[in-house]
Amino acid sequence: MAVLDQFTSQKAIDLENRYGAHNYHPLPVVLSRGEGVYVWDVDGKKYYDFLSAYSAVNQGHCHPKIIDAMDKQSRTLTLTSRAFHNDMLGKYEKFACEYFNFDKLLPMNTGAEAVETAVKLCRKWAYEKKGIEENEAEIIVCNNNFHGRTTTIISFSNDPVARKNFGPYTNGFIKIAYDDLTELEQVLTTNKNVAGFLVEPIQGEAGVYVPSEGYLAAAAALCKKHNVLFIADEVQTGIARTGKLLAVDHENVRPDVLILGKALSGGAYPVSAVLANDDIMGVIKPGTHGSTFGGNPVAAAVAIAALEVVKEESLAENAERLGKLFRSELNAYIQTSTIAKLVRGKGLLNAIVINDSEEGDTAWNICLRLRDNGLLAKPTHGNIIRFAPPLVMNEEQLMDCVSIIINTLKEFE
Ligand code: IF1
Repeated sequence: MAVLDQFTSQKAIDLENRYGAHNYHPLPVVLSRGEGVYVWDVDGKKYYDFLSAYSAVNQGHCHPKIIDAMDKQSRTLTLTSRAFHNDMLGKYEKFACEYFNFDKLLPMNTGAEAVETAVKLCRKWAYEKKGIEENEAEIIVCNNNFHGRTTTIISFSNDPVARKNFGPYTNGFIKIAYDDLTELEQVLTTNKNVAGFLVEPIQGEAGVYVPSEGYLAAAAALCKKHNVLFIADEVQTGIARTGKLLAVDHENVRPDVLILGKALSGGAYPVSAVLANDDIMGVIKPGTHGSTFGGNPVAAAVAIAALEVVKEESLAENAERLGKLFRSELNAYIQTSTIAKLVRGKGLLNAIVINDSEEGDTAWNICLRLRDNGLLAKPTHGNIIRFAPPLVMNEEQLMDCVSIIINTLKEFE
């Protein structure tokens, strides 16, 4: 390639700064290629990806099977809208319903859209099936939740940065503490208008906060007792990330409404979905909800391939095994560390807490040094670093990453 054609990192960053809205503060690295667990920057430097696009790339970058499916379908038929049928949607819906064991699937594109869909579905069910008086339905959510960026979703966030000056907010949500069954039971017992409980099985954005063992099963049982829908947002935790196909599988919980996104496409294309059984999904009638792109043939082909890869390559089992190894290796180091306080997580969704305040910049500086040492991760909440590599990683690669992480931490002791 001629020198003039080379696109330097600084030039790429300058262009984004000049022409892009400043809604992110990315780590300064400019990526131009990905394969499996690796990404490369514009200068050809190779990195382990320890974010996986926030768990969208569980199947690894540019998985050949997923890319082939996308390529083939994109040369055949890309979009019909739902005004007409296409020959892929039904196949995908059958495949995914059998895969996750639900009666019906409603296809959308982004995670936030799927969460919005679940909220609408829950409210409609409340009025038409449960018998709550119109406009009175309440949905219970948890403090420090992250479910996306729409106006309704930020209405029930308690992150000041995500909310400020975006009001007025949508009503109809009750916030309770996460991992607190007493408060959940109290609201369920005292409020007759509760329609649903929307929860992340592990709180990702909050800092990979894993609830107490038994919490999800007990919460689901309480919801059942009070005829309230248990709605699991598995956009981040689903599709093998935590060592099971779904994070609720660790407690053998079957949500009434399941929300999926991100790795449902292996990161190749925006694909999200809401799954539920007929008694719930039946309230959705023509005209009540939809999307131009939701359920398009490319999305359908990509999602089938992405889900097949998860089973063919035993990604859940791999995440479970490597996750245990990762935590035990880091725990052993942390015993003697002054810079890292603890490691927590499930499967390959993990985080370490850095010995610094939330306002401190140590975690950011560690991530910059990790980058220099060939591994990409990003801080969350100032002093927490999330570690979520693609699930196609092998043990040798993981041990290589463990030593990069430990050697980098040592530079900060
Ligand atoms: C960003 C976090 C991850 C999600 C859950 C719905 C959505 C998300 C549980 C919405 C999205 C993202 C989006 C991303 C950062 C990110 C994130 F740090 F905020 F928490 F993954 F860890 N439910 N999560 O985690 O999905 O509409 O984005 O497709 O940059 O905002 P989306």
